[in-house]
Formats: sequence, C-alpha cells, structure tokens
Amino acid sequence: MSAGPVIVLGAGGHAKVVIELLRASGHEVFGVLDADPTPRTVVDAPVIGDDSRLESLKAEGVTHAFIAIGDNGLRLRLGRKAQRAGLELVNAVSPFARVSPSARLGVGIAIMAGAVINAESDIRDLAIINTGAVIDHDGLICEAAHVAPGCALAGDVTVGQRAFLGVGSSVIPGRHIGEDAVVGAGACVVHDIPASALAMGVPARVTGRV
Ligand code: JB3
Repeated sequence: MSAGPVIVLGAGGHAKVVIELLRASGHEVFGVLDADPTPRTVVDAPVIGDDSRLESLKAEGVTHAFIAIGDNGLRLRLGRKAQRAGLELVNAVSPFARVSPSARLGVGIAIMAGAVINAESDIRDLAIINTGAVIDHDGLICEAAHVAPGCALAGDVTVGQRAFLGVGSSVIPGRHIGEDAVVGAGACVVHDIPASALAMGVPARVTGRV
C-alpha cells in the first residue's frame, strides 16, 4: 500500500533534498514542521508550524512522517516522537539509487541519488545514505547513522547508532565504527573506531572524543 500524505520535519538543506526525493517517489508532501514556524516554503512545500502540530496531524489525514534533520541524535528522537503520535515513518529513496533486492531497510531512511547498497546489507531506521555513497555487501548501518556523500564502505562494515562518516571517507572490509563516533572528511578507516571517538586522516587516527 502506498503511503498517504507525509509531514516532513525540518526546513533546512537536508529537507530540500528529501522533499524532492519523496515527490520523485510519488509521495504527497502535506507540509513541513520546523523549530522556526515562520510561514515560508521549502522547495514549494509550506512550513505549517512547529512540532506541537504533530499530535493533531493524524486527525487531519496525515499518515506518514519523515525526519529531514541532519543532527543524528535529534533525528532519532523526533522519529520516535512522530511514531508515538501515530505516524508511520516513510523512506525517501532516490529512483537513481541502487538498492540490492537482498538488502534490508528499516523506516525513515534517506537514500540519495547515486547511492549503492549491496547484497544483504542492513540499513536501520532513520539512517542517511547520502549522495553517491556506497555500502557494500553485508554492511550494517545502525539507527540514525549518517554516511555522507561519496563515502565508500567495503564489505562487512558496521556503523553504530548516530555515528557520522564525513564526506568522501572510506572504510576497509570488516571494520566497526562505534556509536556516536565521527570520522572526518576524506579519512581512510583501517582500524575499528571506538564509540564517541573523533577520528581523521589517512590512515584514520583517533584524535579526541566527540
Ligand atoms: O551534508 C549534506 C549533504 N547535508 C547535510 C545534512 C545531512 O545535515 C547538510 O549540509 C546539513 O549539515 C544538515 O542539513 P539540515 O539538517 O537541513 O541543516 P540545517 O540547514 O541546519 O536545518 C536544520 C533545520 O531543522 C532548521 O530549519 C531547524 O530550524 C530545524 N530544527 C531544529 N530543531 C527543527 C528542530 N525542526 C523541527 N521540526 N524540530 C526540531 O526539534
């Protein structure tokens, strides 16, 4: 069954991309909720209020939500809040992404144009697989993790909840990135990265804590 009208949370740059993905997949975008409820449009979608509107939207016929906010912790919290308000999370998957038929997807996931998700990978709720990123076979991308544009993850890579892989970073096969870790842009991960660590460079080295 196709999703009904979708409310999008967040009115920034990420929301612009997501709204266009939702429309390209045939979804109706009902409107946008933002912390700044000033009436305006986001790629022609109206900002209709802030999150206080969530509770009433189901009665207005809205059935689904998408959390279009890049902050991983906030996206996870808002996703669960939207579900508690009775809204289902929809996925925003570009028609120009390649998702293996054996890959498993949760809900509330953004998969941008040019992204590739290979065999038997597991992408959990509220993750972002950004423009042109590659998740090779048997990858595990946990809840609300963000794999930025141009990342390349070889086979059997695990990315923990709310972790962030910066633009163009790469990970060799079998490595684990811990929960809430941050990998800097262009880094090359050849060793496991501990939870909440900040790692950067080629090869990536832990330089601090997030
Ligand atoms: O790297 C790429 C390709 N995209 C980034 C994306 C994944 O994350 C992008 O470059 C940014 O780094 C970021 O995009 P985002 O989240 O759109 O950033 P920003 O432009 O700051 O927009 C965040 C929006 O969320 C703002 O309009 C805030 O007012 C809004 N916001 C903040 N807290 C909230 C809340 N909106 C709602 N509904 N609820 C909140 O609690």
